[in-house]
Amino acid sequence: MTKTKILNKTLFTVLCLLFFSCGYSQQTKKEEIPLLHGAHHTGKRMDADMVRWRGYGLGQFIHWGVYSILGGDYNGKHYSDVGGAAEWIRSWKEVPHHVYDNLYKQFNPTNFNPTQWAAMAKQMGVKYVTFTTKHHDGFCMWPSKYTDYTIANTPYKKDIVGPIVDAYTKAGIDVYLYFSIMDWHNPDWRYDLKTKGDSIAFDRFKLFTKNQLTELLKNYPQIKGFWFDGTWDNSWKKSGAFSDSLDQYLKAIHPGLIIGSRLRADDKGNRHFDANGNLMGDYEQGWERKIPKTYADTHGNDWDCVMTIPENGWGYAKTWLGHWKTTDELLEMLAQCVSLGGNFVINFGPKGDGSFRDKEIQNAKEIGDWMKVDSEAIYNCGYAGWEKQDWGYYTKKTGENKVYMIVFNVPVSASLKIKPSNKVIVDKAYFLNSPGKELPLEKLDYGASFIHLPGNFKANKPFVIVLETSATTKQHNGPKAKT
Ligand code: 1KN
Repeated sequence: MTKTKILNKTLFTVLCLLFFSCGYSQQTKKEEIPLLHGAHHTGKRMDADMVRWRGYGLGQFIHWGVYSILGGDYNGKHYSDVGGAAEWIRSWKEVPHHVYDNLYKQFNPTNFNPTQWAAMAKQMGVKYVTFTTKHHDGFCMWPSKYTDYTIANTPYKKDIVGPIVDAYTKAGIDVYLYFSIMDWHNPDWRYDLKTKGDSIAFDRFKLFTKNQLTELLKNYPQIKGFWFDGTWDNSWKKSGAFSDSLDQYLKAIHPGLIIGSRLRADDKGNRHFDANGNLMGDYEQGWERKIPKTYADTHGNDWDCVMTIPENGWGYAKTWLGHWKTTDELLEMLAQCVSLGGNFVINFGPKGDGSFRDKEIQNAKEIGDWMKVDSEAIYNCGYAGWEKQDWGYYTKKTGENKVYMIVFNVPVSASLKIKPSNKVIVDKAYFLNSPGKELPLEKLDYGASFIHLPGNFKANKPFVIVLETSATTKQHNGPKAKT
């Protein structure tokens, strides 16, 4: 072949490759829908604040407000009997609005002790707390200057949010503020924008919202983020440009601020994920009282799961007749969330007087007792990428060659099967609480192994086995079965 011929041939090959790869990518790549107010970045936030958030593992949610006075009961009837959540009691037909809207005149939580609250949370092992500054009823737990419906006008008079922010921050627990956009008290709130009048009122409402949030950031500069709620109505879904600008404004005046995917809507009214499927927020905020089944369900995003201890209801319910989650159930949910790369947040509903119900105190104590021994498998841990086994959940320490097995179900054989992901080998296994004593590993096919528990082994609590790992270039392909 001559030089030109070779050149021509090369040119032809290059052109063919270009042609086919373009055609291919056109076929497989979806058209991007142009959006002014969609996600402004994809992938995880990797700054120090978000890395810290990712490592929390366990959090506390607190729902406390004037609804806590009624505790889910009115006139001897239980709202929970008709499936109602105690913090929503104002919307129950049994409760006249004028009664609810005057409850604040009785709000006087003489047993409120923020230092004690923070100490309980600290003992429990939580790394962050989310506190209700304003729920849907519109009552403000801080002395907002933009409404009279606040703690300042109760017999208690004093700010609640500030002392909570201070006490928890002092205890080393990061504080996030729950804030409901939907506000049943503000006459400018609208569910939809149908008339010119609606839009005018809602414009006032947007300014009110921005003012209140600015006020919270100014009053409590230690906070790390907001947890928004009540953003599902058409009025808000049609205000995507506003929620986008609000998000950017809050982050500009408070660098590092963390806001989940429940604040914004895109140009077309999509929430959480924009029309192109990209997350609008620093983490996915849709896992409320439910946990993803698989890692694929999390879309590889950051996320947290918020959970009630009773079946439903976030505010204090005097009479709870349904199931109350046991500490072991909550620990299993915690392990499951961390194993899938999320944080787990357990809700508490203090009583109207500021004290916690005994059952919650007990759950908190027992979780803390477990965390004292086993939290190494929770903090700064995430998805390990190993095939799940029936005994429980793997978590992996970020940046280290350590995988934890959080074991909930010991098989009758007392042998726990593990199957590391490809190119990972297990060097040794031991109980978290006795690092010196190695557990025997028996190699099986396909890179799997058995960990044999000691003969007399008995567990009445979930426990943790540490696996020290190293990288290998070998694939774990065992003998291929003939099929
Ligand atoms: C099913 O509809 C709702 C609406 C609001 C379910 C829950 C909620 C609120 N979000 C939780 C975090 C609580 O504040 C609850 O009142």
